[in-house]
Parts: sequence; structure tokens; C-alpha cells
Amino acid sequence: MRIGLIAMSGIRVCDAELLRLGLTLPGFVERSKTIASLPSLGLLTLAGMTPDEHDIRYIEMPEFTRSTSIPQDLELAAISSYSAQIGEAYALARTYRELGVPVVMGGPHVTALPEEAAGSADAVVIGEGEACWTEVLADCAAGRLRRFYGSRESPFDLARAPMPAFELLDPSQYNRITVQTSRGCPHQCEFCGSSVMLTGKYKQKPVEKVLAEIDRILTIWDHPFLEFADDNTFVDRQYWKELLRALPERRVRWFAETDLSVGMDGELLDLMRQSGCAQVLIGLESPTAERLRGLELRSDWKRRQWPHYREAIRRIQDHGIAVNGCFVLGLDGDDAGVFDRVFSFAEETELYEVQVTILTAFPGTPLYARLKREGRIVEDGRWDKCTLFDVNFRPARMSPEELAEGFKKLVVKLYDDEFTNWRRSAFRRRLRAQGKGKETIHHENQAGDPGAVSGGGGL
Ligand code: B12
Repeated sequence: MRIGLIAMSGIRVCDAELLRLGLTLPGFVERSKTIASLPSLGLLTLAGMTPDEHDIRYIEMPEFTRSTSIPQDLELAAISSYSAQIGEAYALARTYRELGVPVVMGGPHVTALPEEAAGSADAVVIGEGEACWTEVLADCAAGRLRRFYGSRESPFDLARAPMPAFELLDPSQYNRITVQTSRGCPHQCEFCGSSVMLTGKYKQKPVEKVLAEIDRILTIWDHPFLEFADDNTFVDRQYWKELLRALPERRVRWFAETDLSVGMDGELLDLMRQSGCAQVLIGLESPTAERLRGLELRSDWKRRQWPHYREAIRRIQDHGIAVNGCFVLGLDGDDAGVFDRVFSFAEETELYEVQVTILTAFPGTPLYARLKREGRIVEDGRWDKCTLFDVNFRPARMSPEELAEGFKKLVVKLYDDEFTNWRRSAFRRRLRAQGKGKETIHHENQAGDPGAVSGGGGL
């Protein structure tokens, strides 16, 4: 079969003023450019396990309207999308069906709402695609696609993970490549819409498989920048120490999303730095201890870490690894004072990078279920608002408008050129003071400018 693997790969913000600001604020623009060039690892992974008899094409679809030209000669359209672009993904699916091309859809959004997706697609894959992809292909070839495949309850064993087909990418179009080492996260935050949506079980890919993926990437890109696309990298420190010891000889630079506990392990931080870590994104969530209470479903781990926030950030940055501190605005205890508190925290801790997002109720999350019960979802079904920058719920101690306005003002202050440069030079100054200036680090591990913006990421 001729299969089109179609990634809905746009970056979305509905709020027109925020969009306008995003286009002018340098800090915002730089980061958008960096992250917008990530390929769909989900589809590349499925491509990697597609039998050779099929002809596969990887297609990026940053936007779709009725006038967008699309490849017509497909025998199966396999579409991947997150919530924000799902409306366009459904419209694309319906267009293909009108052309007589069968459509299969997958991803966290359709996993949460399979019936909704089945209104536009022939088949919907729930959960991890690897578990049923070959069955979908066989059924499609035989003309007997079922409406639903897979489930969240039948997890895929990552020891059987296929090699993603990185060779489908045009190397000149991608400045960073994703590698996944794990799925799920022990913290179980109420709002999380990441791979915890696909599988309830935390699991890791064997180290040798991860290294094999990096080696494959190195056959295509000379100096790749890797983004570990885990919900929470470094949960298993022994696993990571083993992996990191094998990285320096591969001379890659990399970025990961994690929690604050890395800051407490000096050996891990040394290994991270020596192996090319440029930046870590850390879900700090709130500058206020009390806001962290009840954030996680199982324990109050982040609340208990709060007294160590400042020290951990300092220790990580003192290792030459930039911290991208991530805050969620609009948590139930947040009032209009939260915006100044986030700004002051960033200033006080000299965070190299700051990411602020608005609390977002993604369908399928415990947060969505609770807010729905409490009658606090605004315009239910407006999935295009699931951007992390638009307000799709009624905050407890502010109006939706106050949250949106306060957020925009904070964004302007945080990404202001002067403040951004001040934070970055503070980071470099501290490193120089310790004799770990740019040249030293560059010489040590070819990692280049520590924490440079191209090393950033997130979302
Ligand atoms: C890389 C990334 C991106 C890349 C995406 C590249 C791409 N086209 O996939 C870019 C930068 C473009 C991006 C954009 C956005 N992102 Co993003 N992104 C990520 C990130 C960091 C990693 C995702 C990843 O690679 N996962 C690993 C792969 C293997 O998993 P997967 O894609 O889910 O695929 C598996 C299954 O879902 C399934 N599957 C998926 N697709 C299909 C299709 C078929 C046919 C089948 C059978 C199976 C299948 O099988 C796969 C293998 O098991 C995550 C955060 C994280 N740490 O996970 C956020 C994340 C996915 N992004 C998020 C968001 C909000 C956005 C944006 C809205 C941001 C914005 N304001 O623009 C946009 C959304 C655009 C859209 N299409 O809707 C949210 C999504 C939440 C949700 N449930 O919708 C996440 C979870 C981050 C968060 N903080 O909440 N993102």
C-alpha cells in the first residue's frame, strides 16, 4: 500500500494579541523556531515497524484548510495530532475519505475521545500505536478496517520498540531530533496530557536500544541536537548514569524535560554536563509552596521539594546546565498576585530560561474531568484552545480575562530583551567565576555555548 504518515505539526495560539506579541518578542520567537522544527516521533516509530512491502511517505502538515494541496495517490492516510490541531486533522481525514482513501488516526487526543474521532476517521488507534500498527495495516490491505484498535490497558513493551525511521526525514529541514527513553511519569500530575495519556504504566526503553537510535541519528546528522521526548527524564538514575556514560564519545548535545531531583545528584549532573546536556526543562509549576499541594494525584512530591527549589536550580546551573523553569498559571490557589511572584522568582533564581503556560484542561486528563464536574470548563469542545496559552476554564480566584491579561503582561516582562539578556549573562558570569567559562566547557565536551537558546525547548 502507499501510506501517507501525516503529522499535524503546527504551533497554535488562539489569542490574537498573544500571537502578535509572540511574533515580536525575541525570546518567544527564538523558542518557537526551535521547537517548531521537531518531527513526529510517533509516526517515525510506526514507519520503523512498517513491513517493507509498503511504500511510506512522511508528510508534515503545519496547517490544513480546504484549499491546502495534499498528496492524492494514497491508499492509507495515517494522521497524528494533538488536541490543538485536531479540528484540522478531522477535516483532513474527511477530505481523504471523500477521495476514497481510508483514514486511521492516533495520538493522545483520539485516545481520550475515540468516539469523537470515529466520526471523521475509518479507524481510531487508542493508546500506543506500536501495539496494533501491523494489524491495522493487514486489515486495511484486506479492506476490513475496524473502527477501534488498541487500548490504554494493553501496554506495549519498550524492549520490543522498533527503530524509528529517521531516514524518512530530509536532514536539512530538522535542527533537532527526538529520542524517547521512557513513557509515563510517577508523579501523575492532575493536568498532565503527555504520554501518561497513552499508558498508565511507567516504563523505559532498554539503554542499548536508545544508544542504537542515537547511533542511527549520527549516520544522518553530523552534529545532531537531541531532545529526549520523555514525560520525565531521569526518574531512574542508575539507568541514566549508564546511558550518560556512553554518550560523550558520541559527541551530541541534548535537552531533556525532568523534575527537580536532578539537582540533588552531583554525580548525575557531572555526567549530564560531560555528555553534552545544554538545558533541562523543569516543571517547577508554582513559586508558592501551597499551590503545589494536591497537584499530583498520588503524593505531594513537588510540594515537599519546594524548600529545595532555589538550591537545586543553583546547583544545576553551576554545572553549566541551563535551567528552563516551567510555571503553570491559573492553578486553583492562584490569584492576581501570581504573575509578579513568578517574575520575582525568575529574577531571584537567575533562571536562564523561563516557560510560562496557562493551566489547560486537555480532554482525558483528571483535571478536565474535575473542572467539568465543577462546571468550570469554558466552551467545552473548543479543542483548538488546548494550546497551553489560551484559557479554556474558569480559574478559582480570577476571571478567565484576568488570567489571560495577567499572562500577557507577564510574557512581555519575562521575554523582554533586557531581562532575558540579564538572566543569561548572570548564568555565564557565575560559570566564569567558577572557571567554567564558555571556552573551558567547549573544550571539555564540544558542547558549545552552555544553555544556548538553540538548546532550549519545551511545550
Ligand atoms: C515533540 C513535541 C511537539 C512537536 C510535535 C511534533 C509532532 N508532529 O509530533 C511540536 C513542536 C510540533 C509540538 C507542537 C505542539 N505541542 Co507538543 N509536544 C512534544 C513533546 C515534547 C514530545 C512528543 C513526542 O514526541 N512523544 C513521543 C511519541 C512517540 O508519542 P506520540 O506522538 O504520542 O505517538 C504515539 C501514540 O500517540 C500513537 N500515535 C500518535 N499518532 C499516531 C497516528 C497513528 C495513525 C497511529 C496508529 C498511532 C499514533 O502511537 C505513537 C507511538 O506509541 C510533548 C511533551 C512530552 N514530553 O511528551 C509535547 C506535547 C505532546 N505537546 C503539546 C502541545 C500542547 C503542543 C501544541 C498545542 C503547542 C502549541 N501551542 O502550539 C502544539 C500542537 C500541535 C498539534 N498538532 O496539535 C502537549 C499535548 C497535550 C495534548 N494532549 O494535546 C504535550 C503533551 C506537552 C504538554 N506540556 O502538555 N509538540
